[in-house]
Amino acid sequence: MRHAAASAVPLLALLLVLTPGCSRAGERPLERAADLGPGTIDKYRGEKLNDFTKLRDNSIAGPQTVDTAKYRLTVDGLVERPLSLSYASVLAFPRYQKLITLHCVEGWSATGLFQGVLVRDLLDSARPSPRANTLIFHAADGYTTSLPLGLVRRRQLLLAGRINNQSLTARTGFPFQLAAEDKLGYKWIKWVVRIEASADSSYRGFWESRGYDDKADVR
Ligand SMILES: Nc1nc2c(c(=O)[nH]1)N[C@H]1C(S)=C(S)[C@@H](COP(=O)(O)O)O[C@H]1N2
Ligand SMILES: [Mo]
Repeated sequence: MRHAAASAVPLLALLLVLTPGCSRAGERPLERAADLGPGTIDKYRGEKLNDFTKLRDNSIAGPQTVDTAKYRLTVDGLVERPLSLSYASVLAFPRYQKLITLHCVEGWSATGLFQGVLVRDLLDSARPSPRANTLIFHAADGYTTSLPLGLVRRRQLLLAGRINNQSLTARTGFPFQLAAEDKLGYKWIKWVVRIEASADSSYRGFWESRGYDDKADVR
Protein backbone atom coordinates (compact mmCIF):
# COMPACT_ATOMS: atom_id res chain seq x y z
CA MET A 1 0.00 0.00 0.00
CA ARG A 2 2.95 2.31 0.53
CA HIS A 3 3.57 2.18 -3.22
CA ALA A 4 0.08 3.37 -4.08
CA ALA A 5 0.34 6.30 -1.70
CA ALA A 6 3.71 7.35 -3.16
CA SER A 7 2.45 7.40 -6.75
CA ALA A 8 -0.73 9.28 -5.81
CA VAL A 9 1.31 12.34 -4.91
CA PRO A 10 2.68 13.23 -8.38
CA LEU A 11 -0.74 12.40 -9.90
CA LEU A 12 -2.42 14.82 -7.54
CA ALA A 13 0.15 17.49 -8.36
CA LEU A 14 -0.50 16.98 -12.08
CA LEU A 15 -4.26 17.31 -11.56
CA LEU A 16 -3.75 20.56 -9.66
CA VAL A 17 -1.64 22.00 -12.47
CA LEU A 18 -4.28 21.02 -15.05
CA THR A 19 -7.19 22.57 -13.13
CA PRO A 20 -7.72 26.09 -14.55
CA GLY A 21 -8.53 27.62 -11.15
CA CYS A 22 -5.30 26.27 -9.68
CA SER A 23 -3.03 27.04 -12.59
CA ARG A 24 -0.08 29.25 -11.80
CA ALA A 25 0.30 30.21 -15.47
CA GLY A 26 -0.99 33.72 -14.81
CA GLU A 27 1.25 34.21 -11.79
CA ARG A 28 2.54 37.77 -11.63
CA PRO A 29 6.17 38.24 -10.60
CA LEU A 30 7.38 39.71 -7.32
CA GLU A 31 10.04 42.24 -8.32
CA ARG A 32 12.34 44.62 -6.49
CA ALA A 33 10.60 47.98 -6.27
CA ALA A 34 11.31 50.20 -9.24
CA ASP A 35 11.39 53.98 -9.47
CA LEU A 36 8.29 54.67 -11.55
CA GLY A 37 8.87 58.39 -11.89
CA PRO A 38 6.37 61.02 -10.77
CA GLY A 39 2.61 60.62 -10.61
CA THR A 40 -0.02 57.91 -10.31
CA ILE A 41 0.03 55.08 -12.84
CA ASP A 42 -3.17 53.58 -14.28
CA LYS A 43 -1.59 50.81 -16.32
CA TYR A 44 1.30 48.45 -15.68
CA ARG A 45 2.69 45.82 -18.08
CA GLY A 46 -0.49 46.02 -20.14
CA GLU A 47 -2.82 45.57 -17.16
CA LYS A 48 -5.36 48.25 -16.38
CA LEU A 49 -5.16 49.39 -12.75
CA ASN A 50 -8.01 50.47 -10.50
CA ASP A 51 -8.07 53.72 -8.56
CA PHE A 52 -8.11 52.49 -4.96
CA THR A 53 -8.84 55.96 -3.60
CA LYS A 54 -12.21 55.84 -5.41
CA LEU A 55 -13.35 52.54 -3.89
CA ARG A 56 -16.11 52.81 -1.33
CA ASP A 57 -14.69 52.67 2.18
CA ASN A 58 -16.42 50.00 4.24
CA SER A 59 -14.00 49.79 7.14
CA ILE A 60 -15.41 49.32 10.64
CA ALA A 61 -14.60 52.82 11.92
CA GLY A 62 -13.84 54.85 8.80
CA PRO A 63 -10.48 56.24 7.60
CA GLN A 64 -7.75 56.48 10.24
CA THR A 65 -5.20 59.27 10.49
CA VAL A 66 -1.77 57.95 11.45
CA ASP A 67 1.03 60.38 12.31
CA THR A 68 4.29 59.00 10.90
CA ALA A 69 6.32 60.89 13.51
CA LYS A 70 4.63 58.86 16.26
CA TYR A 71 4.04 55.69 14.25
CA ARG A 72 5.55 52.42 15.45
CA LEU A 73 5.13 49.00 13.90
CA THR A 74 5.39 46.47 16.70
CA VAL A 75 6.49 42.93 15.86
CA ASP A 76 6.09 40.86 18.99
CA GLY A 77 4.48 37.81 20.58
CA LEU A 78 6.42 34.57 20.21
CA VAL A 79 9.62 36.18 18.96
CA GLU A 80 13.13 36.27 20.41
CA ARG A 81 13.67 39.91 19.57
CA PRO A 82 10.53 42.11 19.69
CA LEU A 83 10.69 45.07 17.31
CA SER A 84 9.32 48.58 17.52
CA LEU A 85 9.95 50.05 14.08
CA SER A 86 9.55 53.67 13.05
CA TYR A 87 7.97 54.46 9.68
CA ALA A 88 11.43 55.04 8.18
CA SER A 89 12.87 51.82 9.60
CA VAL A 90 10.05 49.76 8.06
CA LEU A 91 10.85 51.33 4.70
CA ALA A 92 14.55 50.59 5.18
CA PHE A 93 13.81 46.87 4.60
CA PRO A 94 14.24 45.69 1.00
CA ARG A 95 11.32 46.96 -1.07
CA TYR A 96 9.36 44.95 -3.59
CA GLN A 97 6.46 45.42 -5.96
CA LYS A 98 3.79 43.19 -7.42
CA LEU A 99 0.54 43.47 -9.39
CA ILE A 100 -2.17 42.12 -7.11
CA THR A 101 -5.96 41.90 -7.24
CA LEU A 102 -8.11 42.44 -4.15
CA HIS A 103 -11.44 40.58 -4.07
CA CYS A 104 -14.03 41.76 -1.56
CA VAL A 105 -16.75 39.38 -0.31
CA GLU A 106 -19.24 41.95 -1.61
CA GLY A 107 -18.36 40.86 -5.13
CA TRP A 108 -16.15 43.69 -6.40
CA SER A 109 -12.44 43.45 -7.12
CA ALA A 110 -9.61 45.89 -7.82
CA THR A 111 -6.11 45.49 -9.23
CA GLY A 112 -3.14 47.61 -8.28
CA LEU A 113 0.64 47.69 -8.33
CA PHE A 114 1.53 47.28 -4.66
CA GLN A 115 4.91 48.35 -3.32
CA GLY A 116 6.22 47.58 0.14
CA VAL A 117 8.28 45.27 2.29
CA LEU A 118 7.92 41.53 2.87
CA VAL A 119 6.25 40.54 6.15
CA ARG A 120 8.70 37.64 6.05
CA ASP A 121 11.69 39.99 6.26
CA LEU A 122 10.21 41.84 9.25
CA LEU A 123 9.51 38.55 10.94
CA ASP A 124 12.98 37.13 10.29
CA SER A 125 14.42 40.19 11.93
CA ALA A 126 12.33 39.50 15.07
CA ARG A 127 13.28 35.79 15.08
CA PRO A 128 9.99 33.96 15.71
CA SER A 129 9.91 30.94 18.00
CA PRO A 130 9.50 27.59 16.21
CA ARG A 131 6.22 27.27 18.16
CA ALA A 132 4.68 30.26 16.36
CA ASN A 133 2.26 29.12 13.64
CA THR A 134 -0.02 32.15 13.30
CA LEU A 135 0.39 35.87 12.64
CA ILE A 136 -2.21 38.16 14.20
CA PHE A 137 -2.33 41.59 12.54
CA HIS A 138 -3.63 44.57 14.54
CA ALA A 139 -4.73 47.92 13.12
CA ALA A 140 -5.12 51.50 14.37
CA ASP A 141 -8.94 51.17 14.26
CA GLY A 142 -8.93 48.08 16.49
CA TYR A 143 -9.50 45.74 13.54
CA THR A 144 -7.62 42.44 13.57
CA THR A 145 -7.14 39.51 11.24
CA SER A 146 -4.82 36.52 11.19
CA LEU A 147 -3.04 34.23 8.74
CA PRO A 148 -0.93 31.09 9.07
CA LEU A 149 2.70 32.12 9.49
CA GLY A 150 3.87 29.54 6.91
CA LEU A 151 1.49 30.95 4.30
CA VAL A 152 2.71 34.51 4.84
CA ARG A 153 6.29 33.34 4.30
CA ARG A 154 5.60 31.04 1.35
CA ARG A 155 3.32 33.50 -0.43
CA GLN A 156 5.79 36.34 0.25
CA LEU A 157 2.99 38.69 1.34
CA LEU A 158 3.72 42.39 1.09
CA LEU A 159 3.12 44.96 3.77
CA ALA A 160 2.34 47.65 1.23
CA GLY A 161 2.94 51.38 1.58
CA ARG A 162 2.16 52.38 -2.00
CA ILE A 163 -0.45 51.51 -4.60
CA ASN A 164 -0.10 52.57 -8.24
CA ASN A 165 2.92 54.74 -7.44
CA GLN A 166 1.06 56.75 -4.79
CA SER A 167 1.55 56.60 -1.07
CA LEU A 168 -1.43 55.11 0.78
CA THR A 169 -3.87 57.64 2.24
CA ALA A 170 -5.96 57.73 5.42
CA ARG A 171 -8.67 56.14 3.27
CA THR A 172 -6.52 53.34 1.82
CA GLY A 173 -4.63 52.33 4.96
CA PHE A 174 -1.67 54.70 5.40
CA PRO A 175 0.99 53.94 6.35
CA PHE A 176 0.66 50.20 5.63
CA GLN A 177 -1.88 47.73 4.33
CA LEU A 178 -1.32 43.99 4.09
CA ALA A 179 -1.65 42.91 0.45
CA ALA A 180 -3.13 39.54 1.33
CA GLU A 181 -2.90 38.07 -2.14
CA ASP A 182 -5.33 35.19 -2.89
CA LYS A 183 -7.35 36.04 0.20
CA LEU A 184 -10.67 37.89 0.44
CA GLY A 185 -10.71 41.61 1.28
CA TYR A 186 -11.16 41.20 5.02
CA LYS A 187 -7.62 39.79 5.26
CA TRP A 188 -6.24 42.99 3.64
CA ILE A 189 -5.86 44.83 6.93
CA LYS A 190 -5.22 48.58 6.65
CA TRP A 191 -3.44 50.91 9.12
CA VAL A 192 -1.34 48.00 10.44
CA VAL A 193 0.33 48.83 13.76
CA ARG A 194 1.25 45.42 15.13
CA ILE A 195 2.19 41.95 13.91
CA GLU A 196 1.94 39.37 16.67
CA ALA A 197 3.47 35.91 16.32
CA SER A 198 1.26 33.38 18.08
CA ALA A 199 0.76 29.65 18.60
CA ASP A 200 -3.01 30.11 18.66
CA SER A 201 -4.17 28.85 15.26
CA SER A 202 -7.77 29.09 16.51
CA TYR A 203 -7.52 32.90 16.77
CA ARG A 204 -10.29 34.61 14.80
CA GLY A 205 -10.14 38.24 13.66
CA PHE A 206 -12.90 40.87 13.44
CA TRP A 207 -14.92 39.46 10.52
CA GLU A 208 -13.76 35.88 11.05
CA SER A 209 -15.23 35.86 14.57
CA ARG A 210 -18.49 37.14 13.03
CA GLY A 211 -18.90 34.13 10.76
CA TYR A 212 -16.65 34.83 7.78
CA ASP A 213 -14.48 31.91 6.67
CA ASP A 214 -11.06 32.03 8.32
CA LYS A 215 -9.32 30.63 5.21
CA ALA A 216 -10.86 33.37 3.05
CA ASP A 217 -9.54 31.83 -0.16
CA VAL A 218 -10.53 33.57 -3.39
CA ARG A 219 -12.12 30.99 -5.71
N1 LIG B 1 -8.02 48.17 9.68
C1 LIG B 1 -8.98 47.73 8.86
N2 LIG B 1 -8.61 47.08 7.74
C2 LIG B 1 -9.55 46.61 6.88
C3 LIG B 1 -10.94 46.75 7.14
C4 LIG B 1 -11.30 47.45 8.34
O1 LIG B 1 -12.48 47.64 8.66
N3 LIG B 1 -10.29 47.92 9.16
N4 LIG B 1 -11.86 46.23 6.23
C5 LIG B 1 -11.40 45.16 5.32
C6 LIG B 1 -12.31 44.86 4.20
S1 LIG B 1 -13.75 44.05 4.58
C7 LIG B 1 -11.97 45.12 2.87
S2 LIG B 1 -12.93 44.63 1.57
C8 LIG B 1 -10.73 45.86 2.54
C9 LIG B 1 -10.98 46.99 1.59
O2 LIG B 1 -9.74 47.51 1.22
P1 LIG B 1 -9.59 48.89 0.45
O3 LIG B 1 -10.14 49.95 1.35
O4 LIG B 1 -8.13 49.03 0.17
O5 LIG B 1 -10.41 48.76 -0.79
O6 LIG B 1 -10.11 46.36 3.70
C10 LIG B 1 -10.02 45.44 4.75
N5 LIG B 1 -9.13 45.99 5.74
MO1 LIG C 1 -14.55 43.28 2.49
